[in-house]
Amino acid sequence: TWSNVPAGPPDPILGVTEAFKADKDPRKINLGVGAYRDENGKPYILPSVKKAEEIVQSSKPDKEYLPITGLPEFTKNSALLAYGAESDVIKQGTVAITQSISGTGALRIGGAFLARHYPHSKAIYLPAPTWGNHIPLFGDSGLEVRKYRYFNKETVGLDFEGLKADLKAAPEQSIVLLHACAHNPTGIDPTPEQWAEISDIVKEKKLFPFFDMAYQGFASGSTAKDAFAVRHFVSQGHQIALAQSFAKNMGLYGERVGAFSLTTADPAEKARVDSQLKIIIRPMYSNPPLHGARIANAILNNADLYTQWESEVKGMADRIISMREKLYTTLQKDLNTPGEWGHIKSQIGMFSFTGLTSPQTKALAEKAHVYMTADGRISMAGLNGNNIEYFAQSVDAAVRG
Ligand code: PLP
Ligand code: TYF
Repeated sequence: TWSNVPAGPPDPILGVTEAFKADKDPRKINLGVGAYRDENGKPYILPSVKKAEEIVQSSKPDKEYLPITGLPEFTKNSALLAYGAESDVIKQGTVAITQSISGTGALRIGGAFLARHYPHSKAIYLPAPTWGNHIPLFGDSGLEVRKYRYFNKETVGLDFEGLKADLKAAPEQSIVLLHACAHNPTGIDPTPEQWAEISDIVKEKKLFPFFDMAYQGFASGSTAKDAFAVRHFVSQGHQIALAQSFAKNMGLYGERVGAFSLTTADPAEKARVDSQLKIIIRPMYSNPPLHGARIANAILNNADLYTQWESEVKGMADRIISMREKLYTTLQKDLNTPGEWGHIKSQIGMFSFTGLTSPQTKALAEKAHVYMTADGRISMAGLNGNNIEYFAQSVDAAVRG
């Protein structure tokens, strides 16, 4: 029956983990997948999450199905976290929102909703480069994937002129995907002034902005600061789509906690949109899982735990920043590694786009047991005081060839 099914390639990101697991060398380092690790290289369960879990368990919750759009308290608090309590869309109750299977599921519901109901275009513009999964995800949702320039290889920075030119050249009312903060894979975000300019172009061209916010809190250490772009667009009168993930900022990766929302014109429109979100979700997976949403809600709903959580997010962000400093200093100053490494310090969020070439990443895996994606992206959280020297020396050797 399946003799015509061809073998597919491994996932470019998750395939790295498989190669890492198969390597038996004790010095091996996995900088592939973007998952936070503590200073001992171990997965990190946030203390606030542990407390939240105790609160959930002590209430002896049942295992009934959630509504199609998830735990209502959780989605309400998730919207507050993203849009802010001061936002008009929150005050006026015009945010249509559903719980989702983490950020990926939120993007997929959004893709399906736009493919079915956005009347103006099927084209979605993604930054080049972008998170690899965006491309098949939106294609499989029934949208037509296109690109806008984002990364400038020469400056190892934002190609702001290219970005503006490409958005201006896009057909009116196209959909544009924007990484809300901590762009994956480049670690390069627009400045607030640049965001304001992007917002103006989006308005002028009547583009539809779809924000992917997978790292709220991870870029700056502050969830409010990291929501700047989303809140600015909303304050400028844009209607937006938003995918939220709690995988990284609460460390709830495998619990699959997220939300998808659309801002709407008025409460009646919101109610119609809500009804269509349910119609999309019901035949996909019926209703979302319980446990993670309860944990996230227990944090978002409790002032003390919320404060504790924010400081733990900042702790993760700060540890990554200290690894950036250390890696930069070791490569640039101590080892004098050929090239300019300042971008490692200036990039933000989970990743650094090192500029290492595909052959260099291959050599690093084969000779040094150091694993990263072929585009030279490293997950900064995989570095720690025990392995960073070895990593820097391995990079130095790979660059010198
Ligand atoms: N969007 C971006 C840009 C990401 O980097 C990720 C995860 O790495 C996601 C979305 C979704 O992740 P998850 O489905 O685990 O929330
Ligand atoms: O490292 C990255 O960019 C992501 C991480 O279900 C990831 O691809 C891994 C598994 C998953 C979603 C995201």
